[in-house]
Amino acid sequence: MQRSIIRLGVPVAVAALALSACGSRTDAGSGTATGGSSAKTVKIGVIAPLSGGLSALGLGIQHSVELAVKQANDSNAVPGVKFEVVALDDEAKTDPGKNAATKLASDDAVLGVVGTLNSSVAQQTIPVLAAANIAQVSPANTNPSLTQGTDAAAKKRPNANYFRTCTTDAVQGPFAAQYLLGQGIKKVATVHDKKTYGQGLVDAFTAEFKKGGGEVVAAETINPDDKDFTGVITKIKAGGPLAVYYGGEYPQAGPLSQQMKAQGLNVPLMGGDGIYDPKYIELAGTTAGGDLATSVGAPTESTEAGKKFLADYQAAGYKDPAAAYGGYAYDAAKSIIEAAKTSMKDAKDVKSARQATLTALGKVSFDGVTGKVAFDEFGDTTSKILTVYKVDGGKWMPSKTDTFK
Ligand code: ABU
Repeated sequence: MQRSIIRLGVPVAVAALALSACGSRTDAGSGTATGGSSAKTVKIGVIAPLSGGLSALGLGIQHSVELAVKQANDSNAVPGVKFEVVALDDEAKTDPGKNAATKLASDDAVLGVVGTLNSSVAQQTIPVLAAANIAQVSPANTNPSLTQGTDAAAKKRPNANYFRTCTTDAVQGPFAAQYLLGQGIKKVATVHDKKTYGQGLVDAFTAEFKKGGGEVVAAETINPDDKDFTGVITKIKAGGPLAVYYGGEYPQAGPLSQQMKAQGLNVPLMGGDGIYDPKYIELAGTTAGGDLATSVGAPTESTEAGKKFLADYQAAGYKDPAAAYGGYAYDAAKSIIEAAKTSMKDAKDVKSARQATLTALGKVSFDGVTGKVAFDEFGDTTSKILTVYKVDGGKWMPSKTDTFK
């Protein structure tokens, strides 16, 4: 049994719920239904890494969903409905993710799920939730195959229950390639972690980089648990790259950058949204200056809606920052709440409203924290805005925000 105190910006709520058999954590109390007995309880699941190396991102996702749910309940956004968050830990791993999806799918009160962070975990959760007709809206999965299938030339949506508020690596990889080429960097080495996200990102980057006249002098891989990158660095250094493009997340990217510089490979490491977190800079150390990351959307603090979200988040008192995907998770939760306005209107219960929720999700269109929230025929966001960030003075600083064309 785990007891946790969750601060809501209102008197502290004690949330005590069981650890599941898969080691996942359920945090009710956050946005929990408090209305009269006649209100229907609608649960919104969260599947994200709430422990382990990527928990800085996962906890930001969880709390941002809690904030959206709390605000929906406070404003009675869907009359007769009180929303409740059920957050489960996938540890950024496929099996715990699948177990979390199975647990949520067995609960008749679950209408939709926000998550996952990792594209590889989503490959496991989507079919489980699809079998129960439950919507999954990811704030962070960027691998294109989840919405467009594995044949990029013949795009075909594999999962009608899956949507995402972030853009994809089919956009993010080329955006990075164009940025480097525009900086006169025409010779790079690539490294990825062999996982769905990392490999897909490097593939998309490489195609655009070569198309633009760039040369990839080395294409290396690492294993998901590697910590010593001496061998890989020796190989890529021999090719004389002017930058290293990395596909994967910050727990390995940070040490790779640190070891590159220590071995005399003094060129920027560039990665995607998976490295865009202060933890990257912590791990990469004092030589991280000049390293680069792309991330989805405009910087949250650069828009009025983003500023309000961050102020509300801070006022709610969550101890973990909203992090890279907070705004996207908030908008993902709001998209499910928006859909529920239609699907729960005359529904006799939550389970029977699931199909109508999927239909309504496909039609949502509202101004969110991250811009216009709407989905195309594949379930992808209609927004293609990205930002390049550079490490400067020990912080990620925005360098360029643009819409990918
Ligand atoms: N998009 C970055 C990390 C999550 C993923 O695997 O897609």
